[in-house]
Amino acid sequence: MKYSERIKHTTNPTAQNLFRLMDEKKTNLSLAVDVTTKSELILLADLVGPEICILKTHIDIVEDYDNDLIIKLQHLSEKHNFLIFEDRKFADIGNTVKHQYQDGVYHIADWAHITNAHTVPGSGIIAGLREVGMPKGRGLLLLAEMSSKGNLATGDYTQESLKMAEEHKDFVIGFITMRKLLDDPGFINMTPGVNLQTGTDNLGQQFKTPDLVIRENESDIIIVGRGIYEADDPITEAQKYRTAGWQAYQRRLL
Ligand code: S5P
Repeated sequence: MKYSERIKHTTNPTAQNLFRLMDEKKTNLSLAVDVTTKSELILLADLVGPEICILKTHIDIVEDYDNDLIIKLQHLSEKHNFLIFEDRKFADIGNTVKHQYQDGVYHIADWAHITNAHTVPGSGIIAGLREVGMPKGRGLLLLAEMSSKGNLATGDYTQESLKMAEEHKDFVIGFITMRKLLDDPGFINMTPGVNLQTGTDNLGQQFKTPDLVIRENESDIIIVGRGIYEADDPITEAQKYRTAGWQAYQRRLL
């Protein structure tokens, strides 16, 4: 099913926007912009912005974070038409994550269209985040699987995470996963640990190719970090990933 045909299978406005923009812009690439200064983050978002559907941030690794960074990111999100996904990986009880999402230094709910959560605390984590995120039209991803060697998000843990998503379909828009896990076309599957070369890093990350992730494993979005931002020419490299991801999607549709 084409991304745009899946709009009607979700009621969440962020999921609908994402499906629409992927088809319009013809990209299923997300950049994981894991850099530690504001200037690098803004430069990369501006350079690579035309190639991506989502900019994925780890806002708490930016050493000179300030409100101006958020204003600039919002401006770039509009200029290049991408969504912002703060990869916060919430993991506490509902009442605590509510504050972590809404308050503190980062006020994540005010600017991140998408964020994500581990399911280890049980469904109260979703209920807590939902209280803050739903009125703002935000979307949540659950970490149903992970890319790193030896991770515990497998088997029953994964299955229980899927059930939690189905019970909160208005707010949970999909999964961080290595493959499509549910037949419901309203859920969006995003896969990290993607590189044009398969292999591992020295800290447990395991890389798969865009074609394997999108065509064989039927995921929807490739999340690429070091493969792009560590390249000598991040724009050219992002274009390679964009083409590889989109061609794999086109082949899957055949
Ligand atoms: O299981 C996971 C989940 C996530 S969100 N494995 C991951 O690697 N990630 C994130 O994807 C990770 O935090 C990082 O931001 C990105 C992968 O970056 P790369 O440099 O390894 O491509």
